[in-house]
Amino acid sequence: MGIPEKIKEIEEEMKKTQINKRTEHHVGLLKAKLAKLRADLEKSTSSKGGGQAFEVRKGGDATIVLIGLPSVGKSTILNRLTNAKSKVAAYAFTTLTVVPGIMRHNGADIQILDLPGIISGASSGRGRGRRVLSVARNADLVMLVLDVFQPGQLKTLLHEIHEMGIRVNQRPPDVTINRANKGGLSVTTTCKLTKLTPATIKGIMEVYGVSNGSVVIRDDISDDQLIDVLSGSRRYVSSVLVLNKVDLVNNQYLDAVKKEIGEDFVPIAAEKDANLDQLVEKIWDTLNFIRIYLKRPDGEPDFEKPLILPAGSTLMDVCKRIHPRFTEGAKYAYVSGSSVKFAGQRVGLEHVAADKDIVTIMR
Ligand SMILES: Nc1nc2c(ncn2[C@@H]2O[C@H](COP(=O)(O)OP(=O)(O)OP(=O)(O)O)[C@@H](O)[C@H]2O)c(=O)[nH]1
Ligand SMILES: [Mg+2]
Repeated sequence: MGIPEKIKEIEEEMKKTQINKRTEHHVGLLKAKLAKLRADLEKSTSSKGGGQAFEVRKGGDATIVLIGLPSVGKSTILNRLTNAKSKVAAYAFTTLTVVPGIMRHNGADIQILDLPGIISGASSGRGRGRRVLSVARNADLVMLVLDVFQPGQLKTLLHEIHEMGIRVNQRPPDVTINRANKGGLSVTTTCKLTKLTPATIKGIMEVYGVSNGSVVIRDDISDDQLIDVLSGSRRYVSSVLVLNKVDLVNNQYLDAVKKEIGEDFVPIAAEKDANLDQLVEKIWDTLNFIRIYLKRPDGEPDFEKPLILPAGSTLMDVCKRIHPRFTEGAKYAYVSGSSVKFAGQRVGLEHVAADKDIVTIMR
């Protein structure tokens, strides 16, 4: 039996199986087998078809991709937020390739990539969908764009990006796996697991060829999350949901859409420039950056060009960003801002910086 037939067989069996406490173990193993077979199939076919990957050079402090069905207004959004001029038209598949633009905000250069629209089945190759979605795999943030008249498209978008191995707004599960050649598999957990039993963990790991070694689990993970870890190819990115063309509806309609979507979104009318400030703020909050103003010992802080770093960065990270070699002579720092008790406080390089700190590195 070939891989596609095996996949079909397991899919059939999953359809027939009711999911409950009694079948959990069985279903977990089926899911693992299916995920493994799909990955194997992809490996054997990825050389064929699908066409060449889009050429994208990442640039700036972060990369955002616009994902949505055709004609929802992705290119209009790009043109409004950046200096780019992507073609806008009332017919589907206006955009045929990647169009980059740069948005300057709070001293950061944020790259935004406009992409062709995707359709249902994109992750299995429809409409060159895999090429589009593989760009999203390398993004820091995915902007999911919906048309105000088609909020139900959210399900399609989430399904397609999930199928491409992209996990939105999730942390990578805290699981460490060490493989060995003999001695069986030891399972250690540092918290109570409510969704997995040791037997299911072992079974799923065996599907991925891990029968010996150890696994340490520090999160209350599900079977899907364990499979994600074992597959080793998942991408964890944040996302922002946008509802475009709200100029075409009234408040009553919008309230109904809110109920239908059931999660947080930013309502905009890109073409009318409506509510784009709120969208930019949402993007900024989601990227979770801090700005560091550098100050030389004898100079003024540089408020024009802050260093942009992920929240939680230390002063050592600041040094590395200035220059990889800069860490060598760096000894301590003076900091003013919300991460310290008083202005000009002397701290070690392990100090965690905060947004808008003014930092002087001493060597
Ligand atoms: N009323 C209204 N129309 C909009 C808005 N934004 C975009 N449009 C219109 O929607 C149509 C599609 O816009 P595009 O920006 O080309 O959409 P797209 O998502 O890039 O489409 P593809 O490249 O084909 O995937 C155009 O006719 C736009 O003028 C909006 O906020 N309000
Ligand atoms: Mg377009």
